[in-house]
Amino acid sequence: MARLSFLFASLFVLPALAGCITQNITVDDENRAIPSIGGSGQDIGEGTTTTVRIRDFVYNPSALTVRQGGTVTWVNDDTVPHTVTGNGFDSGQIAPGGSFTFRFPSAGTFSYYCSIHPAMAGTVTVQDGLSPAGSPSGRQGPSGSEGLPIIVELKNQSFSLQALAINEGTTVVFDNDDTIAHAITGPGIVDSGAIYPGGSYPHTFMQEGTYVYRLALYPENAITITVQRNVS
Ligand SMILES: [Cu+2]
Repeated sequence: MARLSFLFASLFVLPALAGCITQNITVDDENRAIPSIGGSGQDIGEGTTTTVRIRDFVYNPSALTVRQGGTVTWVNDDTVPHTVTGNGFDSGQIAPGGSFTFRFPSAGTFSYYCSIHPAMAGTVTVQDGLSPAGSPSGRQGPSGSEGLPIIVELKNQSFSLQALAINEGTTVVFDNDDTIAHAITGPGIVDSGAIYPGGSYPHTFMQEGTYVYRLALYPENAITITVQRNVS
């Protein structure tokens, strides 16, 4: 059924891309939700360290929240080397039994992955020192506790954010600022249908978890949305 609706959307999207696409487009099971382990996150004060353990090709927890200035240590409990590779930090290969520590000096949402096994992904959300847990902490780390929708732009055949942490009940609006139509596939959305240039697609996230969404025609371009339980 998901594939049928994807094909249906493709009928609308493909004419806008005539001449640009020569590859076969497949949407596979990677679009399923990735269960979030410890998904509600942990608040860590400045000067403290939290540990992420890597085992069976999974970062555990895969999503966590630290205070600005907090330190995260990744420990490789697996039998093969892994990396922790993000924007501004890269562990290089962490041998089995080894570890990597990084201090996050500024607020934002930092996604990372393993450069050896790119399917492995995680997110560190760093809250500024002034914000209560779950409140907005800058453009890179928006959160929906105020009930405002979060805007994610689609442009240059990609998402304007690669990772986003929000509270349950938050609406994310995907705005197509690109010159071509896009469709988004993934759990809960499954298939947005064609979103034309200038158009938008809203989705409200009610369920705690970690979700990966992809552009149907550019499945290598993804956004990871971590939905945290409201803590008040
Ligand atoms: Cu790896």
